[in-house]
Amino acid sequence: MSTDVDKRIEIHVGDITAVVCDAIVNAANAALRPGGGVCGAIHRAAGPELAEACAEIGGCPTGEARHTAAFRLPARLVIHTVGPVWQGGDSHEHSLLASCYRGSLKIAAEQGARSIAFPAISTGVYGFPLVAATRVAVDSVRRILAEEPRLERVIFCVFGEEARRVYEAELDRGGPG
Ligand code: AR6
Repeated sequence: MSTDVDKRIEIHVGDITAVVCDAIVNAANAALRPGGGVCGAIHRAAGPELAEACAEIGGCPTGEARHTAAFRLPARLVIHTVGPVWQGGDSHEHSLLASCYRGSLKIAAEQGARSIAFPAISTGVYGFPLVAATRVAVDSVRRILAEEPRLERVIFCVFGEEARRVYEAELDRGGPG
């Protein structure tokens, strides 16, 4: 499964706000307010209309996703998903993180997005260990791509060379079959 699917997966190092694709994913907070990290960067680049659109939605539970327009970003859509805060690993963090990836990809497919860029959700302020989070990200994306032909390109947009190496190692490891 993973060989064909992996042809649709890319790693990009840099700022997600500059990635040209149909949808970019925001590692949001449950209030959908502009925060720091990648969320702050996305809100700054999109302009104040993004915070207004998020305020209209009103919030999003952990593990779920919502979407808005992308305003001044090159993307067409922003998909806001709320990753889990790391609490040691026994508080459903892995399944909640997998649910973020699944929910975001479901919205992308429903909205006709053929390409989507993800940051490393939960691995900054929320403290999810990068290697474990990368395994969840790659596994979840591979599973969905195998059953969702409308999604042509998934970009893992990471910050820095260390994260790139972690993603490359996980993709090299191969999938569940
Ligand atoms: N482009 C791509 N990746 C980035 C960028 C960027 N411009 N900036 C940071 N990263 P974080 P979280 C990476 O903290 O852990 C916010 O305040 C960063 O290196 O942005 O899900 C929200 O409002 C890290 O690997 O998200 C929430 O309150 C990854 O993005 C909270 O933080 C995620 O780091 C969410 O925390």
